[in-house]
Amino acid sequence: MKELFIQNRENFGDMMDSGSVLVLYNGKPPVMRGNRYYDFSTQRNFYYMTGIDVPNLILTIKKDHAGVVEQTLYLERYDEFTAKWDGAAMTKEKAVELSGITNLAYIDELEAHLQRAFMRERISKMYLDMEHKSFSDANSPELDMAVRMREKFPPIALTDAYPLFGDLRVVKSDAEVALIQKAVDITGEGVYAFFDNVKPNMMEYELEAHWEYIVKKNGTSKSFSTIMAAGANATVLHYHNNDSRIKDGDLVLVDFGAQWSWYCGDISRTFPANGRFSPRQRELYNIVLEANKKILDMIKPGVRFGDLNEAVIDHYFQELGKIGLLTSRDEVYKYYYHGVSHMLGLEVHDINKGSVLNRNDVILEAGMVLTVEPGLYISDEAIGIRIEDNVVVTKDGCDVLSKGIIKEADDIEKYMAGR
Ligand SMILES: [Mn+2]
Repeated sequence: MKELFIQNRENFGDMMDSGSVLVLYNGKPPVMRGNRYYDFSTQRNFYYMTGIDVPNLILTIKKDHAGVVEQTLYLERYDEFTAKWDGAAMTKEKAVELSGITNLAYIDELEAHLQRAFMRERISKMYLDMEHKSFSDANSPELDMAVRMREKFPPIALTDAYPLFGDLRVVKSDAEVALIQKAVDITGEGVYAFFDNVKPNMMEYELEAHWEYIVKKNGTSKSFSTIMAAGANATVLHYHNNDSRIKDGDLVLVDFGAQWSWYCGDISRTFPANGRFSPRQRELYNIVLEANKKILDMIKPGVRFGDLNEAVIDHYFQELGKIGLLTSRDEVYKYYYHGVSHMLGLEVHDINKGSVLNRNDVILEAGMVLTVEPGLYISDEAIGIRIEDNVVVTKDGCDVLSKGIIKEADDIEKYMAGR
């Protein structure tokens, strides 16, 4: 798998200016309180470049004025006390095996190395990943480095690496698509577990528990908090209390995903708690399903991202008009109030192209992985429906990574009848 990360570093090096250096941190978990920390969530750009997800490492990529690129991975030194309490620091052998980086150093050597690069090699620009920084954010190693640079080396230009990572990460390699496929496949196991186990009068969290088991059994973790929403709860987009009773006659909306090597799946399905859609539920369900299929048919290179959602709104204007729910296109927003798609990858709402300011203007390219998730939310009727697939754009269309997860109303009823 390290070939993926070797390639990613090479691609990033190609984008760098001559006479520059990237300093990329993996960060540390935030303190919860006392001597307890939150679980560490790897900095995704660091993982993308190294394949390593343990905290407190640093990667530098230096491109000299002759265009020669040098990569260095900085590790923590072995410390007996830490080893006894928390496990040993990453060894050099393990770091080489995971990342393919052969030039290793210790973190306390970084400043001397940078200083030499500025003075002897006339390195004049530093890339720092300033993802999501704001005036009110807590300090980060990137910000600390930026402040030190301003103080000690003011002539060195500082620039944000984040948009470059966007341009790189938005198009996935085959190896990345395979990892997302694995995440989607595990998520699919969850969908069938819900079909198998749902029954009226159980609690939402009881049904959700089947998914927790599957996640653990696969030795992985969730890509986000599961939305398990019955009846009217399904009209609240990010409902995740999951503590209501599932009633006979409810539709159950589940939106959830596994991750695999940090690559995310993100699937939604909606199904009847008692195994049978009511005629009204089926009518609305099929309107959403048609939207889902229309967008899948539309996706191919050259299509503007924002046009996907416009097509969903057109579809709803037409179909919801036919059943008397609305009379103008503006009213669609009463029943559908999110976008139909987002990028999917190392983050569940993955980084988008950095060189395009408005994501609606992004033009689809082969290798992009995105969600297709039209929804319909009618709170008066306690009905919320979302049908979400994950796709990779191919050279003339798209591959549906979640095609193994049934979504036709008839198929769902048949499956549930056969439990
Ligand atoms: Mn999604």
